[in-house]
Amino acid sequence: MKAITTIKYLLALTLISLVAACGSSSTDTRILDTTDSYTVEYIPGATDATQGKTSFQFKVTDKTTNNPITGATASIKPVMVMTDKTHSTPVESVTESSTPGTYNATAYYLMSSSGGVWTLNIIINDETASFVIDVAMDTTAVTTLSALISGSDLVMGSPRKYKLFRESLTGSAGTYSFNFFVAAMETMMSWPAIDIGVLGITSVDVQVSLDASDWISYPVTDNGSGHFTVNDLSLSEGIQDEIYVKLIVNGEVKTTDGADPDGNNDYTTFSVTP
Ligand SMILES: [Cu+2]
Repeated sequence: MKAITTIKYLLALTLISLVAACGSSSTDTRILDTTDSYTVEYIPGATDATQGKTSFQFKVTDKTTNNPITGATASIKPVMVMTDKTHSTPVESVTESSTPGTYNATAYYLMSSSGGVWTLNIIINDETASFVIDVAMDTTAVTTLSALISGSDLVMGSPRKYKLFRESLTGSAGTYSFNFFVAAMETMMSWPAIDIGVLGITSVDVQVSLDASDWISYPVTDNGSGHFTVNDLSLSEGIQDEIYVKLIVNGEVKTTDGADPDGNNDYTTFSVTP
């Protein structure tokens, strides 16, 4: 028995060092909050919470027994309080991971914490745990977030905002794939992914170009729920380049300034370095 215990102990140590070795480079720390029934732990992802797409996990355990809570109905609602307004941000539906009680979540942060305070609400079976999250500014040359607006489609008197988020750029020379996510403002507190049937949307046409002139050579795949992919981009490894994205919703070209499209304002730009 003693030998087995020792082996288990050594195994545990090995696992811990393995996790430490290939674990995240994030400097964000795990934090805890409790609800009436649960203890909820925020587990940072591989990168710190940053303006743009931020994936992380959270762990839910029974407050009394410490048993993991599986099969929960879970969602997230980040809220930013600023001096002049309070708003939320686009999110993905929460999914359960293969680790009991641990759930996967993604927020697409519209802003860093420089202009206010972000509180991440995690709702589990109608109980809410809250975490103050420090969302870092994006200081890289890589565009994580860009925007287009609609001059004719107004929300509370202002042009509806469409936010485009970089998800990933993968592949190798000549055949890079760019993945991005598009959400739109419904209200300050609701930012659904653009999709047919959402916000009165009946058609979505997303186009990509590498020269802001040829919009047909790189067809875009609509993966649903606001996710888009464009393949076989002829980019060069280590060389900064621009991917231009045009967004046409219900037949209307969205523009950078809300004015009618004039050939310069009718697309947004993602700077990338493969
Ligand atoms: Cu804000």
